[in-house]
Amino acid sequence: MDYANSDVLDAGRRDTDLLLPHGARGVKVVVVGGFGVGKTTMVGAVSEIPPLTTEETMTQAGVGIDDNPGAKDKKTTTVAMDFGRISINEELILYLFGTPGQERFWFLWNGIFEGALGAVVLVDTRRIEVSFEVITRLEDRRVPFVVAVNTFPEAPKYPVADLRTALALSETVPIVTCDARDRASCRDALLSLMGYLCTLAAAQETA
Ligand SMILES: Nc1nc2c(ncn2[C@@H]2O[C@H](COP(=O)(O)OP(=O)(O)OP(=O)(O)O)[C@@H](O)[C@H]2O)c(=O)[nH]1
Ligand SMILES: [Mg+2]
Repeated sequence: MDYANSDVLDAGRRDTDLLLPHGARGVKVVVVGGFGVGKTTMVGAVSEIPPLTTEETMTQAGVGIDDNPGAKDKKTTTVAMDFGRISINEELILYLFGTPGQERFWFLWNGIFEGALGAVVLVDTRRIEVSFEVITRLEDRRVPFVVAVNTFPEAPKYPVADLRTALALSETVPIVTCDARDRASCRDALLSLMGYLCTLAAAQETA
């Protein structure tokens, strides 16, 4: 990694970006997934503030370790987390935390998941296997999640039922498709998570 190119704090982000408008509720949501599935892209696409990123350049030292068959042109990787914000309406603001995808940084997940209401698991259908461990960790921590299939152009398309079986997901976990580069598409994925969280809360109330 080339620390000289560190981009830890983007210029243009203001401290007031973190403040909640009067009467609004802030909710922490995590965007998680394997290496290079598009987590940083999603947080950046959907955030209404300049996102905080912790990207570092991948160097020759990572060849054979950091190879990402999903995106050949990928030059950087997240070494700590991404942060962004999106207002769903005047009362609900989501604080988005993107996790690092490389396994050697997964120890940071404990802190990132602290206090999270839910998660979006990004999946690349060319590398479904990298999602297993991610989903297991969310289940262990009892963090509710939706699965969002990031539709890379060359990625195979599977019926939702097949994906559900492949990922060993219960019938209730929503599976949506998205384009991590597209704001509206990412917003829809987040809205499906919000809808799912409401359903879970309602089911708990009647139980
Ligand atoms: N075609 C296409 N490319 C995408 C899409 N989402 C992300 N990319 C590209 O895929 C690469 C990986 O994106 P990142 O957002 O860095 O992935 P990440 O999951 O944050 O990666 P790590 O933090 O290293 O785990 C980048 O080069 C993006 O431009 C997508 O929906 N379609
Ligand atoms: Mg990233």
